Amino acid sequence: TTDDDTTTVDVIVVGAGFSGLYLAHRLTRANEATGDGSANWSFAGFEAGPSVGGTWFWNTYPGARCDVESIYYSYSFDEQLQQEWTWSQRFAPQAEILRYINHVADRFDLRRHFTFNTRVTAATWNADDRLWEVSLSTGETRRARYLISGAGGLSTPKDFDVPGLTNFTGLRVSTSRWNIDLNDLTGKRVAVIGTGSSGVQAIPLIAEVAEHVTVFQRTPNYVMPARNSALPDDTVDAVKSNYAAIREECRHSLGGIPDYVVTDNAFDVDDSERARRYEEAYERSGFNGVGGEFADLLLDIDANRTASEFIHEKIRGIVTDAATAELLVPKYHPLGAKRSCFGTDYYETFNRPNVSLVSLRDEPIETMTDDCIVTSEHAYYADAVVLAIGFDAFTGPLYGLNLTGASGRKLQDTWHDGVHTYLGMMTADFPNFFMVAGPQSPALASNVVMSIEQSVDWIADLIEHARDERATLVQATVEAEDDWVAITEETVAPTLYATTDSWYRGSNVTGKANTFMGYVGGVGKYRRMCTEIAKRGYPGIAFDGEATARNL
Ligand code: NA7
Repeated sequence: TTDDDTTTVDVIVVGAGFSGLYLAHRLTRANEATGDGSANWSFAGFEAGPSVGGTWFWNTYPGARCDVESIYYSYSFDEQLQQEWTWSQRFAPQAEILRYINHVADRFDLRRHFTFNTRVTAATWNADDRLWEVSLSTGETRRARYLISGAGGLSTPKDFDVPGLTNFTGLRVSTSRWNIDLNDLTGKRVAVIGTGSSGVQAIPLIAEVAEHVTVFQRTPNYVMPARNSALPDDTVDAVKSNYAAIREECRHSLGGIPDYVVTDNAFDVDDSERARRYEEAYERSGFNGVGGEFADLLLDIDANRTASEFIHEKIRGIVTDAATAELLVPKYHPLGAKRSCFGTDYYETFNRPNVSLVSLRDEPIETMTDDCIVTSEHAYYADAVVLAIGFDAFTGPLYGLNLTGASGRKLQDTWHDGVHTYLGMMTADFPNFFMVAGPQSPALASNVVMSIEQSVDWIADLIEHARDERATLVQATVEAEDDWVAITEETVAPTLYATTDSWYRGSNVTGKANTFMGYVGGVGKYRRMCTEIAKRGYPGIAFDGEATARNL
């Protein structure tokens, strides 16, 4: 690029969430920190929202918090940052996570790299100039050698596919674009549709202010107690005095949090020992709770049943109305094979006199009127409808970029029959395009901030390598991509994820191809593979347009 060309930059990044902010830092800091210019990229970020935060900017619904512990769900790249920032709770609420992201943006002076309120609406590969031509919602265009998506995995809300929704004239709000105050629901009859993580977090708080809450549940989920609490000073001190080592442990773990190592299987112990272990795990909670108590719980349906039934009994023990309890018992999928939920007083909420439950499997919604949800059995009057129906995960945000690749095809057409990527970060036919922690990376089964850091570092190293080699084109080969898809499929095949419908495999969106959108072999193993590939000079990636992988 030339100095007087302000519309062309080395790197354009989409999104100013955890991914885009760290990318901005990683690709610009060495210039200032070392003065050697080794990472001196010209860089432009575009963010659709008015400020930083991404998913944590938009999801402001009551009760929103991360269910990965904050001491892990935070950046590890800067020792001083992690020493100086103190989390107030085990699971920080959304507002605190957003404060943290703002703190990081200010601390490292990252906002200046981004243009806000500006969406990337399309991007087309220009093979002659080896640049991405990027269209913006402002009507302007920009050009970049590299285009990197930090658009996230759970950022595009699923279409509001509820029959008759547009007939409803009362208050309508979705958890993922929450734009009201909880008090706006005070004294109202509220219908909540959806009982995934978002609904599970929001419902107990809505029930505290609403006159009545009717929960419309399609698939009951396993909700374990979050056991959130204030973080005591001595815990914070212990973590901080050992933070570097804890982070290193997370980097080499299965899920980006310290491993809870279990080697025995559910039937290796007798019934009473198993029950004791599950009780202990239930107290511990989190992703290393009941679902992680035995090594074969995600591999063997009979083993899993012992854990699933343990939770069923907990639900029956909490919910006093037997019929309601039975509707809440998750019987359509094994524990952990869909994303587990962690709640605070979730099942207890159904004991309130102002909360009732409707099972959409027994009485589907047929339509809505101006003030009523009409199922096959009843009409439920409501002043407000809260949609907590989830996201068009991973591919939604990527397809929203309207990418046109080297062959002139759109990404959504290239992936029509299934997602295919190399390492979840690149895809053949889309040269010089990268996805931070994209589909088929470990992102969905991990502490995603840790996955994002690994992905950003690997992509940055790769384009630095390309620059060192004077290459202007970086492209995954079809062979490398096929191999990676096969690896992700072989890894997931023996698990219960493979046989369970979930957003993990696109089943929540009508017409979406069925691909498992993660690599479940573990964060540590994936990191080692990626590092090894870099060390070997990037086999599977063609530089400067070489047609096949370099066999180094
Ligand atoms: P989820 O987990 O996808 O949950 C969405 C919920 O909404 C789930 O209970 C769905 O039932 C239900 N749903 C979806 N569409 C409809 C329609 N059309 N009618 C009725 N019910 C519907 O999204 P969340 O936002 O809660 O959580 C997403 C992730 O964020 C979560 O996994 C964490 O990683 C953080 P279904 O199960 O499809 O029958």
